Amino acid sequence: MPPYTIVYFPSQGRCEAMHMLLADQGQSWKEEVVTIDTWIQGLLKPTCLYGQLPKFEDRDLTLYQSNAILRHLGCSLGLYGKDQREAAQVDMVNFGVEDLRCKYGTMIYRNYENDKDDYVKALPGHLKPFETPLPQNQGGKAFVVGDQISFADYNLLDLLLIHRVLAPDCLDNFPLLSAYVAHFSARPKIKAFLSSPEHVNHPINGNGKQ
Ligand code: GTB
Repeated sequence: MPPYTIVYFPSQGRCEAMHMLLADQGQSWKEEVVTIDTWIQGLLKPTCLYGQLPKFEDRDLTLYQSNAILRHLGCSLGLYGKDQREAAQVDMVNFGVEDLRCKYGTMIYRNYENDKDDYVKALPGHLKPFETPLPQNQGGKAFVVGDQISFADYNLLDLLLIHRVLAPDCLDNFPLLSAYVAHFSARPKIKAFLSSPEHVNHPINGNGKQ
């Protein structure tokens, strides 16, 4: 039995970064898919700490909140910087990813048709902070903090990949971020995951918008 169980809707959403992390780290996990029909029956929601998914189990530890799950995996699998200073920087990047993910989610789920164009216009300003640290880290050939991979890298990679689906040329003026995505996506286990049916056939968002 794999030690990890992920309970979530049939979309990539808030779980794709953890899927990439686990796949890249050679971990296995069990997936429990909750359909929208099951969710709206209402029995599961009150059992979830914040009334939402994902739910994550690591043996007898149950967690909610996707970023707590990523951080837990970061701590347990050695993906949280080499020291406390780097851990703080990993957190900083991860919170930055969360801020943009929330803006993206609002646009996708609230008013995609009206808001998409303005969102894409404002995107360069939101992507710039992720490019800024890369020159210190081998110009996109390494990781977002220091010289070792962290949970924030997987979250950032997922964020950049979903934005490239939304706006295919959004990274064109960010050479370091483009190199980062290319280099990261070429890691053998990430490459295999990104071309797997589990990823390819899984809609990015629950409402079909992307
Ligand atoms: N801060 C939390 C985290 O990071 O884990 C946010 C979790 C969250 O927003 N969960 C959403 C949820 O449980 C799913 S992600 N929504 C149900 C509810 O609140 O009752 C977004 C999402 C929405 C809808 C679908 N869908 O219809 O398939 C999939 C994903």
